Amino acid sequence: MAGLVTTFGAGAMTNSIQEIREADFLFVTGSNTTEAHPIIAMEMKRAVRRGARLVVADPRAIWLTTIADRHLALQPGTDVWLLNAMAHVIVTENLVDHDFVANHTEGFETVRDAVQEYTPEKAEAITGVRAEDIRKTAREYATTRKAGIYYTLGITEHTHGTDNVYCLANLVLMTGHLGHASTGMNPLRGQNNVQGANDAGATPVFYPGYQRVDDPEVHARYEASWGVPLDPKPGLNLNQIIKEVGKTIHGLFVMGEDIVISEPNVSKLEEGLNQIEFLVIQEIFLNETARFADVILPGACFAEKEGVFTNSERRVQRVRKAVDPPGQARADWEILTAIARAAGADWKTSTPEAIYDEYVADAPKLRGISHARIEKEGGLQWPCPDPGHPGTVYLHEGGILRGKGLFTPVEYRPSHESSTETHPLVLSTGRTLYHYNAATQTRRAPGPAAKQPEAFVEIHPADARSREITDGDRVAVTSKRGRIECRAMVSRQVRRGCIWMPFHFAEARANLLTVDVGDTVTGTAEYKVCAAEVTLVQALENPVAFPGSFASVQQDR
Ligand SMILES: Nc1nc2c(c(=O)[nH]1)N[C@H]1C(S)=C(S)[C@@H](COP(=O)(O)OP(=O)(O)OC[C@H]3O[C@@H](n4cnc5c(=O)[nH]c(N)nc54)[C@H](O)[C@@H]3O)O[C@H]1N2
Ligand SMILES: Nc1nc2c(c(=O)[nH]1)N[C@H]1C(S)=C(S)[C@@H](COP(=O)(O)OP(=O)(O)OC[C@H]3O[C@@H](n4cnc5c(=O)[nH]c(N)nc54)[C@H](O)[C@@H]3O)O[C@H]1N2
Ligand SMILES: [Mo]
Repeated sequence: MAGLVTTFGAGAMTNSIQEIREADFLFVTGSNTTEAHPIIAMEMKRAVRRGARLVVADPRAIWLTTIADRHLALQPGTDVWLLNAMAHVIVTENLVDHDFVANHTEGFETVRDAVQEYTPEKAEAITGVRAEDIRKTAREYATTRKAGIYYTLGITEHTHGTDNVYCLANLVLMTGHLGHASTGMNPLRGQNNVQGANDAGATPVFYPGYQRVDDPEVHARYEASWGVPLDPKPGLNLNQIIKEVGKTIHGLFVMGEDIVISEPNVSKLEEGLNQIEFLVIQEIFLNETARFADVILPGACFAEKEGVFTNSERRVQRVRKAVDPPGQARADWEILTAIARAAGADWKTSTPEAIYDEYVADAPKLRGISHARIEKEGGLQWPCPDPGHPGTVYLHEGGILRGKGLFTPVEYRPSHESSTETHPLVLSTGRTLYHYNAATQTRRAPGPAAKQPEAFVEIHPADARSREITDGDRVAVTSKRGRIECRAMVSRQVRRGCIWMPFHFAEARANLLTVDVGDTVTGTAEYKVCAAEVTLVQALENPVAFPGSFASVQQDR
């Protein structure tokens, strides 16, 4: 979902995980790294222990803010203001890397002019971050050679997510923080192997290895190589598909997504699913979406099959089968191959290795990697154009991969929804350490389920008090689209006027509340901002017994 195409090409970390420990300045924004990427967070902690400066830009106080030099607690959805103001400081104080800009980029003037208006003082009024803190952060970032940017969904899950990413890219380009170790532009990828899925072309715009489907040369090459006519236009993105369910889309094949938990404004989707003629799900569990399915195809899980996974740093690694799949479950590729054959396509019996070879054959960035090489040499990082190539630790060494890095001027656009009289609070959603996305897996495991047994909403003490809510009370959270009930977690982690809840819980689905408006380029939904209200349903009878309290969760990280 966070599969954004940045100015530099593919949506992937430009640099590698191990380099983080050597960084001297870390700008972490919209990433709750200790909970969502604990291994990467360990590298960040290591860097900080070594003396690196850490600045966290996030509306919430997350664990990383406890070790940060500075926490920029911005109003949700105002990142363009914050980042443009940082660019403004870098330009006006002449901290630009002019050599890098001249030799490796295009369009600097457009951004230089666009950020003129974005003074730190004006930014303070909109973001809530002190002008002086914006100045200091901009100076430190620009003047530290090993300075890296790390970001995730707090940046991308907005109607202006692509704008946010462009603003980050502009900062990287104007400071020349690219093409050497411990720097760069690093989106920490989400689901296991989401990087691999994107690399393989599981997106409407790319063939394998980020080759655009609407590039005539690429299109001709793939038609010849696959021997079938191919559509020369990009297909629908996820957001567009989901909105057409029950309208122009009458059949749906869902493989490994629990859409009624994870898609936004989900009651609208459920109406569509009730209209639809045929729904197949290919799953390792009877998830919530299974209630709507006509056919359920049992898949094997990661430990029950062979193959490769690609991690955030573009490293392709082997996964080996440890146990047999239960019952009739089969590897996803076996199921797909069987369906293709039943439908009359002449797909040969294959192996994960043969499928991998076929997929990388026409993809220049990937074709030097094979199962056999990984077996011998260990995981390899793309770009890796031929079998003799050692792989790539960080991108753009000695220049930008595809010609010149393009500056993109961005003007601020507010989030789709702003607070109203009936829904005065800003709701943001995300994940916690103990559960994984739709929680089909983690709620079946006794450990995580015990650690975090139930849904909650974080609310600032002042907002709780004015609503006569105390910690642990049962509350209703409402938006224009729906209503759910869960526990109140009264906490200074959130800003006043903001509330936050995880989307893991089927009995209190955050996505009954969220807006389904997507980013103008990628379609990624605005999960991070909608207007909401919280009301008391029932006061907690025995406050001591409330197990979900933030204090206990906090200690574990
Ligand atoms: N334990 C665990 N780990 C996971 C997952 C899981 O479910 N559980 N899911 C995986 C997946 S699929 C993904 S994509 C990643 C996601 O990893 P993250 O993106 O780190 O996870 P989120 O909880 O969505 O939160 C992002 C952060 O963005 C902040 N934020 C919200 N709004 C804004 C804003 O307007 N601006 C800025 N700058 N920040 C904002 C939030 O306060 C939060 O700290 O995690 C992966 N790892
Ligand atoms: N409100 C809100 N909603 C969000 C987000 C948010 O921050 N806020 N984040 C969004 C993001 S970034 C993401 S990635 C999505 C995640 O949302 P989902 O993709 O719906 O969540 P997952 O739990 O990752 O589940 C995937 C499904 O795959 C199944 N599965 C696991 N392994 C296999 C396998 O090997 N084969 C098959 N066939 N199935 C398998 C699991 O049982 C599960 O049902 O949620 C999105 N929704
Ligand atoms: Mo994700």
